[in-house]
Amino acid sequence: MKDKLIKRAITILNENFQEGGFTIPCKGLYPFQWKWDSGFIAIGQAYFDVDMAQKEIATLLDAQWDNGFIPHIVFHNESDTYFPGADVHQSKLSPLASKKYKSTGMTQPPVTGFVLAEMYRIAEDKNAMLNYIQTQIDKVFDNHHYFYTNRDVNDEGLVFIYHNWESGTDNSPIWDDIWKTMNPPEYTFERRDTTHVDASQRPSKREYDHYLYIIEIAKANQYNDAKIAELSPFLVLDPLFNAMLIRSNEALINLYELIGGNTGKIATLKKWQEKSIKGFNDKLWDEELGAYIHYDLRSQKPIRFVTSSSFSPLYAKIPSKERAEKLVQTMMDKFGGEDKYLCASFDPTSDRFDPKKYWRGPVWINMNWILYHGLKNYGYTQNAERVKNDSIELLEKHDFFEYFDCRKGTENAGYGGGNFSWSAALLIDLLNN
Ligand code: 2M8
Repeated sequence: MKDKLIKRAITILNENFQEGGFTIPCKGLYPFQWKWDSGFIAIGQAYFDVDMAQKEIATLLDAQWDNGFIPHIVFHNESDTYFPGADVHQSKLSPLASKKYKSTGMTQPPVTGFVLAEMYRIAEDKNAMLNYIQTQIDKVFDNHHYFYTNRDVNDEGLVFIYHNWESGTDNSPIWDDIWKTMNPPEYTFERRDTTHVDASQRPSKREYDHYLYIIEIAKANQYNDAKIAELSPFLVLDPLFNAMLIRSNEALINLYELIGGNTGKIATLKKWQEKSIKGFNDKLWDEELGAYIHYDLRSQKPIRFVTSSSFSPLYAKIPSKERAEKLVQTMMDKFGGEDKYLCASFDPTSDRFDPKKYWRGPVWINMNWILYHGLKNYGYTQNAERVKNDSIELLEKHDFFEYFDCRKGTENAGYGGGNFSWSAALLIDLLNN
């Protein structure tokens, strides 16, 4: 079984790899290079084609802007199967944008630091991998520097996102109350996602109006972060995004130590790390819910819902042992019923939960990978095994889909795009761990 699944995963990754040296998340639905997808994909590629994994990350980092920013989509090629494309985002409006590549002017969770560490862990030839890492690591450091200098508006070690697409958890019910504060125009455009995927599994047209409106504000201000912080109706501290940054800080510290001779950067990373972990625990923990939550910087209010992002701090070793215990309890109480696969992306006990729609309930393999390693960090081996086995069962039963129904016994429980790259890549890692 294991060999067959791995073989199939490798075929998917080979087929989704493009001539330009990057992998598309999924044919048709997502025809470009996405930032956090690329990171997860490179982890899987590192097992069977080191060169491919190294290209994946090098290509992404080649699209870095002058200020260290790394965009969420790099438009390497023309394609009319995706909306909104390069002509909508217009990265050239920013004087700092890459001159070589068209991209979006928003980013995604900063996974690249810990991805380099994973590639090092997986590599058989450690010296060769460390040599490669040496050619890339400063770009990732510069990216973290960008976040801490441009996106930590309260100087508390926590960086903001200004768009739901930056979170990666695109139409999570977390954002619903923010949409209520906005009244965007009814734009005219042609959606492409719903030509590939059943509309009941995707965001609504009205939700897309909100997504586009925030982009228009950012464009009108040349993607300037200070202006965005002042004007964007969406300004959020996201626990997943910040946990990924913190986990990547730690990875960069370890890698710089292995490389040697970068005491200045290591000291800076340690300073960021200490401040971020403290800020995270002070601001994003909700004692009553027993979970980490999002914080709306615009309304200055916590957003009090439990999502799979709430548990991601385990992966970055952010909670104390006591908090970790509470967090795992919350996960098992709300998400862990025997009738369910772990881990739904949104609280299944909430009336906002939707088992079929995109980030409003389904299980995602990349989140499960983060939770698997997070649970292991704190010694919750049984729970970790459950997350891993549930992921493998879903992929085996329903194939390599983008997301899955968490209700056991549901037929055709694979939703969104098929032959999905990060589902394939992370399965390879889960089966080897
Ligand atoms: C989804 O997001 C894109 C926009 O970035 C979309 O819906 O058009 C999300 O699941 C995101 O996390 C992911 O990186 C992207 C590509 O897989 O698809």
